[in-house]
Amino acid sequence: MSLSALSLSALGHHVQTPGYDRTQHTPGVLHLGLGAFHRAHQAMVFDQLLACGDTRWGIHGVAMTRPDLVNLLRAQDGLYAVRVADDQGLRWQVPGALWRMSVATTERDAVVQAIASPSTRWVTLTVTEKGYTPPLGQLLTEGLRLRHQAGLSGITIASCDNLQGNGHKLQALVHAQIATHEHSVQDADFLCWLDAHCAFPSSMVDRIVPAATAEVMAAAQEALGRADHCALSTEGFWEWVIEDRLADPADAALLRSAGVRVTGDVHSYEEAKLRLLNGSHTAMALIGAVTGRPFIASCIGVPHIRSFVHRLMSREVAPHLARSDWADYRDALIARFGNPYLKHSVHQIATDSSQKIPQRWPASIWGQIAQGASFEHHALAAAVYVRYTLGVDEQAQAYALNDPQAASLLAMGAAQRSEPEACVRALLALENLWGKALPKHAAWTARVTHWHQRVMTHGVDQAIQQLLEQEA
Ligand code: CS2
Repeated sequence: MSLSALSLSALGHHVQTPGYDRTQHTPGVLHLGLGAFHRAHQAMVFDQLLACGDTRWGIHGVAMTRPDLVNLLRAQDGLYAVRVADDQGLRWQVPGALWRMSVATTERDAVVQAIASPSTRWVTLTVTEKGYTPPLGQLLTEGLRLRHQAGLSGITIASCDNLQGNGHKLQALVHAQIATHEHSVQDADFLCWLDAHCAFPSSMVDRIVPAATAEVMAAAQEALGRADHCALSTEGFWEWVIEDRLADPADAALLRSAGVRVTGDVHSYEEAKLRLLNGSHTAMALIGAVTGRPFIASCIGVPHIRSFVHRLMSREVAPHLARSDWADYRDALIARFGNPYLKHSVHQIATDSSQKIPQRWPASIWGQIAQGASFEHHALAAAVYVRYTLGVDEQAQAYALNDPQAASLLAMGAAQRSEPEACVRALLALENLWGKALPKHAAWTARVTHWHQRVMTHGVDQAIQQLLEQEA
């Protein structure tokens, strides 16, 4: 028998389970993007609030495209185990906040209706960087319009994706959607209601949650004494910083009581997280993919890669951050990257790199350029990205490029053995990756070309070692 509501009470005491009723109330949160991250991060925060007796935090979780996951979760009554591992040890928890599940592509109407449900107070989103498209704006707008027509209260719509100013981006998407309509009196009313009563706070969320693996399922089977097809593994650390701009201002104190930081200044947290954590994640993911190291922990465990990441953060990222406690943050990150339980696949992180790099690297490169300082670490990382588009690692193992731009990236990268400089130029010319001005920056192009040549002739590891010696 698999994990389910019925089998919950039979789990051993070493597994933390929800002690509250999961059936009496309708969900107060609609979450779009029911991936591993949400289930091991926000769902666990809401689980805490539910455990305190506040019944408004049950989740209606929406997978944007994946019926397989929703089917598995439905068969388990929305329950799944999370293994939390850090240097304090291992613990298992079954959060109980996921009450309902839908698939956006096939059950769109249910999602629209849920946005307009009187019990809904929050919509949260983790739809990935590439999810911020007009259809998302349309989905939200339809639901919000129904709410307005029904005379319901406004809600908080919180983007939790790795995008700087994610709340503003989401609000702009909804506004753009409304602007495509013919302008009527109803539209003007709706817009007034939206701006006055709905809130789009920006937020920074952080917890390393690798995609589920067979190894974690097997560990769950052992810990629970039954199968769990939705089990996840994560670290002890988590952080959620959200802008103090909530539709119901009383939510701020509640979220704080669960450990969330509600603040006027999300920007400095977002910036530090995107550039230090995600920026070095992307660099390591590409290094790992090209050198054939499968996990982030296997990369950070190599002394020269660790030094490279340490210097990338200290010398090229940190000088441009508003957050002053960056040295502690960096050290904590390096320890988190090394967590042996996480098995965070480099190919998972390298997925959608064309959508991620713009958030993670260019601001630091520009910071260095503005100060006349070296951007060699970023240039080497960019060179490894070019090498990555060959689709085959240094051990001649082929890998897939999972990226919305995969076809054109592979086409551009294919000739890099015969025409390396032209390839580097073509990949660096992509304004949607690097912005408008960087492609025209001669010294940037020259340094990436230099490191690409080193990578092609000596391999990534030697190139990194050369860089470390050169910049000692
Ligand atoms: C990672 C993030 O896959 C990726 O792009 O960099 O998912 C990262 O693990 C999280 O943002 C950590 O909070």
